[in-house]
Amino acid sequence: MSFSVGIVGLPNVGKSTLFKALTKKQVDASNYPFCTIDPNVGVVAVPDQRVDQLGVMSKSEKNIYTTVEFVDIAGLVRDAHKGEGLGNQFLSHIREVDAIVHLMRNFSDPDVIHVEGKVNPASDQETINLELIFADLQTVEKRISKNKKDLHANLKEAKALEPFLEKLKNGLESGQLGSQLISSPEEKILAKELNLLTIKPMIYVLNVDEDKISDDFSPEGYVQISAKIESELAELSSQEAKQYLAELGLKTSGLDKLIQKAYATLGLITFLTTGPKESRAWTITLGTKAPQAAGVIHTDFEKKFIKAEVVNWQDLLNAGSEATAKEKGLIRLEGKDYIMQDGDTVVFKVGG
Ligand SMILES: Nc1nc2c(ncn2[C@@H]2O[C@H](COP(=O)(O)OP(=O)(O)OP(=O)(O)O)[C@@H](O)[C@H]2O)c(=O)[nH]1
Ligand SMILES: [Mg+2]
Repeated sequence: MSFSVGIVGLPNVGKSTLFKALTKKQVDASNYPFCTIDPNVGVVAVPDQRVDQLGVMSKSEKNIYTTVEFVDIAGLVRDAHKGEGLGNQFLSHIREVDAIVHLMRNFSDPDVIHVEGKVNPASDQETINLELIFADLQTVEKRISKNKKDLHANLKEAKALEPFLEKLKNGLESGQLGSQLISSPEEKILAKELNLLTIKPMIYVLNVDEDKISDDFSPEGYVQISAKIESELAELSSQEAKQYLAELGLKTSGLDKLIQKAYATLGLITFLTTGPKESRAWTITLGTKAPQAAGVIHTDFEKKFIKAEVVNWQDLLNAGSEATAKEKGLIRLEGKDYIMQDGDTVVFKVGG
């Protein structure tokens, strides 16, 4: 399971700079056929030192990471929904993404024009959110007129949908995000079917000056990155990148911070498999049970699931090998009701 993220923001806030930096070291195209379909879509391997370390322990032929797909679209300006700037048709490219990264400019460079005249992340945030709301309003209004026809045809579903569409329309018109208007799991499913943008988890990111960057979140709780530093990091080997980060007084790269935030926002965790052939990370949602996790590796495995041998990756690494971990009694046998934990290293036992 890979997840996808669309980057939105005003023009010139650094979206493409960040996108290019993040996707520079694109993962092997043979593993991920959707890798280079579109220059604005890039697949990025999720850095995971657990995979690296398990790979060394198991002398794996290769390490395979989970991936995130980033989609870069043109900047939105105030009144994009009325056709200002490049309009808002590019938003259709991110209708299917799992989360939205909302990039705001907080770097001062006077050589880079700010479309609204001055650096003001709070105002930019409002402008962009309004444009996303207007785009959703267009979607909802279209659906309402289609629904009117269905009502005439006496379709049962149309009747059920009507009050929800009206609620969405009114809420969006008053400036609320779709995510604020959903009050039941059923409504969530309906809203998802509409592919609304403002129901998606939104990750706010500040593009800050290189000399103001820090590992911490901003006072508002936003991720802070420097697109400029990310593009410099992209040119370096991983060893050099580590060194450069240390010189800047940083522990993590912007990519790492973004991915951590995205995992937390989307409720995702990672489990691992390791052996001489490969060490590999797999992404699942929080609360996934062992058979469904097995199904992520191979669809058949879910049905044929018998049990799982589970050990925390660090415990396995400390033991030095699967055999030693077994001797020490560190490997647990778990059944079909086991809820997977982040960092579990697993061997699934499946029937024929
Ligand atoms: N000083 C500085 N300049 C940056 C930074 N990020 C981007 N820029 C510059 O800002 C300009 C616009 O950057 P882009 O990445 O193209 O911006 P964008 O958000 O993709 O813009 P649109 O595609 O027009 O929406 C370029 O000249 C970049 O070099 C940064 O972190 N610091
Ligand atoms: Mg761009």
